[in-house]
Amino acid sequence: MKINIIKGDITKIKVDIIVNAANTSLLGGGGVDGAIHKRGGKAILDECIKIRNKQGGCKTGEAVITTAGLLHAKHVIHTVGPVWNDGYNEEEKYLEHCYRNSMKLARAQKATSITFPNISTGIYRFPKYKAAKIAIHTVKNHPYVTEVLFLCYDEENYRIYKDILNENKRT
Ligand code: AR6
Repeated sequence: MKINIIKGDITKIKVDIIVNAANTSLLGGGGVDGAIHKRGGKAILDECIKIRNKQGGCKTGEAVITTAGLLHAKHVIHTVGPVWNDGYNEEEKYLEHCYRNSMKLARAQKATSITFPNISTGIYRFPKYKAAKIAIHTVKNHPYVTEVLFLCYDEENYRIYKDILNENKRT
């Protein structure tokens, strides 16, 4: 598997699957969620509303899939990261589920490339180093999806991912 890191804006990437850090309502919000809905257009929200009407939103750690609308991708996978409280509310387990369930959905689509934002590390305040460790560990060696791109928006996350991947290369 190829794991790459880029610093930039996830809405500008050309890839099979773009993952969104959504909330349980699936109705959009700020951060990367806001950017994806804004650039992807109304088709994404329309499908989110349909899913919401059918199953009542999306639980923390779970993931759903929609069209990518106007984005340069085949689909958007919306996953809901945990809000970080004190670390004693199974936040790490839920974050791992986000990455695992997104990879599962991507595999079901026979997608070969997927790009993740740094789920939960913005508005939801998950510690960045811990989150990056979980992200890399969970996606590694997943069958079928051969290319994973971690899209870091801020410099701190970018450096953390670079350090962890370099560390992994050495060991
Ligand atoms: N491209 C890539 N990454 C981005 C972009 C972008 N355009 N914009 C922000 N990020 P956040 P969360 C990074 O807050 O913590 C929303 O309101 C950002 O720097 O978007 O999971 C949802 O509706 C950070 O590293 O998501 C939820 O209510 C990462 O994306 C809530 O925020 C995640 O930050 C979810 O919070």
